[in-house]
Amino acid sequence: MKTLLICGGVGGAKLAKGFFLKNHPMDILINVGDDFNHFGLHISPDIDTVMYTLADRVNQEQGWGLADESWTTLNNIEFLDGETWFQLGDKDMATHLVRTQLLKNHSLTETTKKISLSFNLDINLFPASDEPIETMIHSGNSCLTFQEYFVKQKAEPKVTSIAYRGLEKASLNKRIDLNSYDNFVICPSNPYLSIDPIIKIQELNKFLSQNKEKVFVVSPIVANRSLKGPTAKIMQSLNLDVNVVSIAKHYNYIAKNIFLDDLDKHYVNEISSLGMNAYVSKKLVMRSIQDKVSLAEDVIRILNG
Ligand code: FO1
Repeated sequence: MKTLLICGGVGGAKLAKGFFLKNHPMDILINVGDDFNHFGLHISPDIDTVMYTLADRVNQEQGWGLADESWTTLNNIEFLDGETWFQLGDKDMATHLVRTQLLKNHSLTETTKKISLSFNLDINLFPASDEPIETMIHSGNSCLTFQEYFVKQKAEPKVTSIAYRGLEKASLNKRIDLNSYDNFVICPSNPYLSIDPIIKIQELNKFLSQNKEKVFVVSPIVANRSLKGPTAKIMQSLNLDVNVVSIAKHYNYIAKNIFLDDLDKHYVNEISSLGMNAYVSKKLVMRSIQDKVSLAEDVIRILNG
């Protein structure tokens, strides 16, 4: 039994950690829509968030970046009146320096493999694509890159639409053989910002829509609120009802199964009427390691039939 986890940043990384601790056979396909160039460095926030989380090195409060970080370089950038809106810690910066250098002669997939082995991770962390896919946020007349919207402007602009620059030309990570997986789990990451730039890659989109019964969504919305980040706010901006039913409708064309929180069990009938199997889990909110493991156990139980 092998699973492909489809994963964004913080929320996805937490479920991936649960699967990892359960030793569930899997590869992880990670969003690259947040990637950007900063000070000439190639930053891959979601890849790093998953990698640091699995390696027990993540800053637990933030959910991104490294624990026990120091900020000497950032403080000196500030002294030089440089850009400090994107907080790069000294240790984290080493990851971006090495990645940027490796990328001169290697693909992002090869680069990620090499860096993750340094973190003692013998697991495939696959970038969704080796070609760029950039999540672009339209807010009225302005068009922002993901990090400009999310970090620089603190997710405050009203989102009017979202585009994925490069998506039509990008191919799915070449190392992925879709037929080799028994099932696909869509992690509780932001559907619009983090998951769509992966599942809308043509080859994957076609495969999932033809194999819906193998696809399991874990809802990023619990009790009409986001598990993390601006998912609920974006849903409001896009005039969607903020509840797990909207999440089910969003994924209905590619997924037959969805996990929802016990607090949302009153939505089961409405979701079933969409033709989806709704599985109720005790707790989708993952604060502790035990939360991550028990949600992974709930999902794995259903995957195993
Ligand atoms: N998120 C922030 O909200 N503020 C930051 O300054 C910030 C810096 C940062 C540095 C490296 C890295 O790998 C991630 C970082 N993130 C930061 C998270 C990043 O913006 C992610 O794209 C989001 O967490 C969404 O997944």
